[in-house]
Amino acid sequence: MSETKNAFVTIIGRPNAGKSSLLNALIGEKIAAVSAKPQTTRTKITGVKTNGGTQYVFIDTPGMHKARNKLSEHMVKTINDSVAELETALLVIDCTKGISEPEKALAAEFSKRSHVILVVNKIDLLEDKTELMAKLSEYSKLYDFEEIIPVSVLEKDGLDLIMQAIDKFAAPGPHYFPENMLTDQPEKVIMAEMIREKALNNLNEEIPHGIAVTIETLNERTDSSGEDILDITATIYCERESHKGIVIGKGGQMLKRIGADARAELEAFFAIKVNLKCWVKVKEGWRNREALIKNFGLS
Ligand SMILES: Nc1nc2c(ncn2[C@@H]2O[C@H](COP(=O)(O)OP(=O)(O)OP(=O)(O)O)[C@@H](O)[C@H]2O)c(=O)[nH]1
Ligand SMILES: [Mg+2]
Repeated sequence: MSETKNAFVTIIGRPNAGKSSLLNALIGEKIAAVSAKPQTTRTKITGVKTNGGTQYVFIDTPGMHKARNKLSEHMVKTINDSVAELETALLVIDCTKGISEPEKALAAEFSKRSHVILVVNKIDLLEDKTELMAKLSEYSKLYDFEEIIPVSVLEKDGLDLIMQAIDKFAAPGPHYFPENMLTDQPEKVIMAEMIREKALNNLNEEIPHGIAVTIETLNERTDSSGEDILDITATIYCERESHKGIVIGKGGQMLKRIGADARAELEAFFAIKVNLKCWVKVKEGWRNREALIKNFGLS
């Protein structure tokens, strides 16, 4: 029997660099919320992919930022703990933004034994591709990266090179997770995150950051025509009464749109017809209240 291997890979970088997009692309399923708004990811998310004898365990983390409230203190702690433990890392940067202080500070924290692969993302946005070579040589001065790989996660360009680079650091050992496992996130968390992502995508400005979603009830039934239906009730929490009005929208339009977008994704992912009801509630300033942060599973 051939021996099995494991690769534990932590994905780190600044907000909006494309870390969660990369996680989804590498495991081939969308399990992590993605949005154009920075600080989309709030907790560590594990994605698993088993390919032949090798099991890849990817750990997506929140984007590095300065903590501005108790929630972001937890997020920053998650990043720091992940960096302290990591063996192999994908440091993801947005090539249109380059490398600056946050990445430099992070590079200083890497331990001698860690293998860091620099993923230079969003190369589809570069109009002048000749710029890329100069940028790559500049990045190579920052840290002794194992490899520097330019990619476009959006266009699935260069992902095979990332897998090849990771393969070099896979270590022999029994697999930690069942072969068909995709993520350590409970079903309800995946559902809540899908709804939160749709809220992030549809809402503007500051409101999305103050949103949390919980799944209240979950019930599978068969309707009179014999079709299976999943009834889901969710609560979208926001921080202020005025935000509640915006989340609901004129005549309930915004909430309807968020619900419709979420339902489509839930149905595709769970392969079942979904009946989704969303309520909106206010939890005044919850991002600074430990008990609520804990209640939302964010600490
Ligand atoms: N043009 C382009 N956009 C990309 C690419 N990869 C990701 N994006 C976009 O970049 C935005 C941020 O992506 P995310 O995957 O949420 O970024 P993240 O690093 O996880 O962000 P945080 O969770 O906030 O730290 C989204 O709008 C993505 O669609 C890419 O290769 N090219
Ligand atoms: Mg993310």
